[in-house]
Amino acid sequence: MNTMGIPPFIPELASEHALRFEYLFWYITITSGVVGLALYAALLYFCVVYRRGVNPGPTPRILGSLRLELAWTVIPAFVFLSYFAIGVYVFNKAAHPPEDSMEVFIIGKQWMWKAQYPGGQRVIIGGNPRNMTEAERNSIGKLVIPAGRPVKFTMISEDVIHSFGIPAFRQKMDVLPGRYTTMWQHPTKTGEYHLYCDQFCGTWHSLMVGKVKVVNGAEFDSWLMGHQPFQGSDNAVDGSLAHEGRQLFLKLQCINCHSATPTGKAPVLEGLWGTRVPLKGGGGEWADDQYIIESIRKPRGKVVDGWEGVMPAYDESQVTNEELNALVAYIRSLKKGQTPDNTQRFPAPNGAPTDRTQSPPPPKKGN
Ligand code: HEC
Ligand SMILES: [Cu+2]
Repeated sequence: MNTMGIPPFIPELASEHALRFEYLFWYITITSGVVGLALYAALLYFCVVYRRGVNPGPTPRILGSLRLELAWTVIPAFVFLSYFAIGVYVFNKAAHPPEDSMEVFIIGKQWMWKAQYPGGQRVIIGGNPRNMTEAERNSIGKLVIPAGRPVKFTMISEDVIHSFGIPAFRQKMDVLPGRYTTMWQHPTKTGEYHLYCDQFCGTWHSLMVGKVKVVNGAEFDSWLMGHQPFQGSDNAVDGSLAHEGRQLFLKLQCINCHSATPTGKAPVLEGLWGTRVPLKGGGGEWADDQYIIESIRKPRGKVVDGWEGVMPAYDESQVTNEELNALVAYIRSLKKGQTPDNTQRFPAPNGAPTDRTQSPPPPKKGN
């Protein structure tokens, strides 16, 4: 038994979801275990007691009992339906991150995990250092997250399907190429926990393992400070993901079409995030992360009403998934009057939008 009184073969319970999950798991295991065992016990008992020879002669005619039949139908039905009800509750909690969650981008790549924090900090988890770039090697570490605060992981893969799994949080989620998946956590206990790739993803799948380190809030803040991408700069704006996206927006010449002028070659992207975009051919689409990705990777798929589909498609050789995350972060943070001017390409001015906590709430789905 460890400190929490749980047997050693059960992983630690380190988040709110883990507790909810654990209760549901044991509730289902114990109730179905009891019912299953009771059935086999009754079977054995009847086999012995009513075996041939003990009770010869014709079987009496039994017409049944309505009460008994109702009882053994209705009561188990409610017990088993409660699996569904509690399951929906736990799933719903797990599927909806609170709005104040800190967001960490996770990229799966054969065979490592890359984490990007909103402040631009990066960590590489797992992988073979010999196959990494210098910058990647320098940021090998643990996935540090704070206890007592909700953290949302927004995940995408650069190649094949991976799966991001943390047993102590009782959660895992597939990480897919070309599509974001999310998962959120409210860690409750500081400590270090295993992190695995739960999907066999190729020869060195076994390298995609590492540690999640849950620290208290103050320790987390100082960790963030210590891992600022631009050491020595007192401008916290530098190096944030959104800032990086802004640089890319200029470097990739998106700005040539997406300028601040509504009459330009392409729609102004200010305040786009979270709004509903009318599409050519009818209908509309909420501008969320997925929409922005599709707009960049497959612009022909959904063309904005009133515009021509002239935007070039950017594949992974032009914009990597990491860069895509930065562009999404930038477009998400872009407010009215903040589109840079084409002449600002170098050097980057201060005061670029970075504060993603000010972004509008996630768009409401539906209608
Ligand atoms: C040749 C001009 C051109 C370039 C370069 C260009 N775009 Fe576009 N973009 C467009 C046009 C035109 C549309 C509207 C039609 C459509 O949806 O395809 C658009 C649409 C979009 C949308 C959806 C806008 C909305 O209002 O829903 C996003 C997001 C976007 N572009 C991002 C980018 C990014 C990021 C880059 C640089 C990597 C880029 N674009 C480069 C012309 C361009
Ligand atoms: Cu993997």
